[in-house]
Amino acid sequence: MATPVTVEFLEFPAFVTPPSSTKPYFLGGAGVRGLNIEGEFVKFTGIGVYLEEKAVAWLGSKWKGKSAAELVESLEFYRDIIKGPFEKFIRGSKVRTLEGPEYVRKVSENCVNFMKSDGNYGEAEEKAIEEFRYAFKDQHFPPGSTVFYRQSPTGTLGLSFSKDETIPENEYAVIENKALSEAVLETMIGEIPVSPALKESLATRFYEFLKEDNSKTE
Ligand code: HCC
Repeated sequence: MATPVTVEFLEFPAFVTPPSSTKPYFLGGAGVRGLNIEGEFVKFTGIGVYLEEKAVAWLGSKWKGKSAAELVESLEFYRDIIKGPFEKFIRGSKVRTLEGPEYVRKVSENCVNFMKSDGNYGEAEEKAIEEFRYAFKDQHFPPGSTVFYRQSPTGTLGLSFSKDETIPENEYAVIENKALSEAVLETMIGEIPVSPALKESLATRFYEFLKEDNSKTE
């Protein structure tokens, strides 16, 4: 059973129901995203990844029985979370004040670098990145405010903004681009992760979820 996680002053509940769904999604894991500035680790955001319930059985068929240490070492485990056929709902809440353009510059740089390295950056992706950047241009993020990313398995990236942790009823923007929708989560928990703490949280929690899950017998 999923439990809540606290990152600094941010509370990530065990379950949330995004407007795209009638059923609650569970908290896969949550962790801080910081940057080393002049030798000091400065915490900027807290990121939580919520998943559709069916992710547990799907991931279990491959990863059940692996230790948390094995999971944390397996890029393939994280790639299965990123690319698996279930919806992910990602909450990125600010610990410190950030302006929209500053925040999106960092996120989009990472996404572009990843898509290029993956051989997946063409005209469609360039256009999707433009739409992505545009959505943030007038945003201001005080502490506690949030960006929600909805990543659907069909390749839709839904964006919404909130002054706190409440999920808006309607999305602010919807971008149809599979490579970008996956790059957002990839840059958080993939090969070059902005939040190793989130990867660790996902591994330790999924170890427990898969151990408890009896929907697939081996
Ligand atoms: C990602 C997803 C999220 C972040 C990222 C890359 C993020 C950004 C924080 O960087 C941040 C910190 C300091 C800044 C600007 C942004 O949470 O100056 O793929």
